[in-house]
Amino acid sequence: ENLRIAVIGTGRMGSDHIKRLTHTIAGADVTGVVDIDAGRATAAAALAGDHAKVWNDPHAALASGEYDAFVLTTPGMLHYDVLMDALDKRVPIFCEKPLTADAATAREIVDAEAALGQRLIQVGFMRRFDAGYQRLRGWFEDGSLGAALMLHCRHRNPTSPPNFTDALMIYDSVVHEIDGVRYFTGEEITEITVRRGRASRGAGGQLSDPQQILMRTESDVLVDVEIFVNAAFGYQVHTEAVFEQGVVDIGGDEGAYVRTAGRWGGAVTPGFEQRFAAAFDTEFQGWVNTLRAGRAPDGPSAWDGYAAAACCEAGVAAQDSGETVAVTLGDKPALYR
Ligand code: ISE
Repeated sequence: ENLRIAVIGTGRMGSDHIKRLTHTIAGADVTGVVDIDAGRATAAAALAGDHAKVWNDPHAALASGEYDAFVLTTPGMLHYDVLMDALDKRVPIFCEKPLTADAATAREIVDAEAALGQRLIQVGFMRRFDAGYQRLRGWFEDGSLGAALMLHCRHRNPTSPPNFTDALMIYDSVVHEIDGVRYFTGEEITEITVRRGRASRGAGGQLSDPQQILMRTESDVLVDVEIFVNAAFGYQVHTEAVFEQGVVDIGGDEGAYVRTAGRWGGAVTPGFEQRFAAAFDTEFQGWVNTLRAGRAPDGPSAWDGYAAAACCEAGVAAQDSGETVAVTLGDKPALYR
């Protein structure tokens, strides 16, 4: 039996995931779509081959009993109520990042799920499913290059969405490096500092872009992130890890190296959908397989979503104050250990 999935929120990510679940992922059907915008919902249902029932209220879809699992791709500030309802109904839900809008509500989600004693939420940190990310993690795990000392990360978007803010550069973009650091090192982040410098004129005057985000982990691994959301040339996520006995690099230029018309070069991915397409596919196929096998989701958890939210909050405080801000998480429930 294929998993019957309803996708809540049919914007950019929702539509991308509907297409993925419909055409690429085995064992799942999108049989429901939910959006407050009726036109968008109807268009999204067509992406699912018109097998999907259209809803405008996520809570009605959750209460219907017609779905085995949900995918939540509304803007982050709308996640909390839907997640709480899904926990209440004990249905598995894949939640695109961020888990919720802030650390306090994310902590409430963690505590509610922990109280059930059962994992139902998986958070969409897709980079953990990127082949390069997984390979780099291998060196952290096997210790063959000695201890990890530093991580240098670059995260470049061609342009930022309208109304993007300095805070969103952290909440929406650097959140991936925050999760990446936690994934690679298996440690929590303990402090964050933010440096602003000369702003690119391409950032339209409202953003201090690029910025440097400096972090430290529990074992004192130092991390620096260049976040540059109006880098113009294309999309790039590059990570270099420095170990005692070597340096490992992922996310460099990939694909065909072409010589033509007296020049050499290759193509840069235009956006994260292309750069992480394979990661998204792996992430969703794994999630579907796990649920179909009757197991609890084992990808990034509500705790990972909460820890990232706490780091983002510290990051924005660091941005505002210019000071180094400590991250405090509190107790980690046994469910996530
Ligand atoms: C976006 O929301 C993402 O999640 C992308 O992975 C990231 O590169 C981008 O900066 C964000 O705006």
